[in-house]
Amino acid sequence: MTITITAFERSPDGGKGLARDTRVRWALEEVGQAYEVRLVSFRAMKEPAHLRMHPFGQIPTYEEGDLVLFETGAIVLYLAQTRAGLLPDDANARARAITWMFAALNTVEPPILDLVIVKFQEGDKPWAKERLPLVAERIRDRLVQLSARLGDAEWLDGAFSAGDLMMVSVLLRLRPSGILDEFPSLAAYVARGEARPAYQRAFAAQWAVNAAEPQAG
Ligand code: GTB
Repeated sequence: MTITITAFERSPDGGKGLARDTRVRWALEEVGQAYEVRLVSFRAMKEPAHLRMHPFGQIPTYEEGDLVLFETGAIVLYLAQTRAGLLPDDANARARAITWMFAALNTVEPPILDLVIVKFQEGDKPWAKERLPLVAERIRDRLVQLSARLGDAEWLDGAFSAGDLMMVSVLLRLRPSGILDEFPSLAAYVARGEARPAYQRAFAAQWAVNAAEPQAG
């Protein structure tokens, strides 16, 4: 059955792979699942046809026959549970890998999103300069804890899993701030994720859509 996901017609990041379709593409590549992409404009995302699939008018969505999903956590978990390659067979190890997915989305990603919001959406507010370092400190607190847990390990809990896919995806959003590089072991962890052939294919696919046009001359 054909799988179709939605993605930005042109991501505002110009091809850095930071929009959330990249993590879904990555999961699809890890499990060896072919997929198609329907590109949507910001306007189309808010129109009834898209809102029927995604109540919040966002990308990505996932369609497979009658099944329509939104939320990258749900999409990646669905792929991991229905295809081999992203979750261990052992029940306890599987539950722990899923725990890392939730940790990425519910514990690590929120302060990172706060930073993006205060920088790019609230930067002109009189309190933005005071809020920024507070948000950055909350991120650092989480990264201290995360790097302590990762230690010298390659991945968070044994073999690479959907938990690592989600954590690496979340941490990537932090790279432009420079904060990730303050934590060399986490920067190396993210680099290991990016080096995976499946990530490379996912990145290249979104790059082909989003990379800024080369300047003439
Ligand atoms: N919780 C949802 C999920 O995980 O699926 C969040 C989905 C979401 O935020 N989608 C964004 C969206 O559709 C795109 S990824 N935004 C349009 C809207 O809300 O109107 C977020 C994103 C946007 C831009 C960059 N960037 O330019 O670097 C990075 C990430």
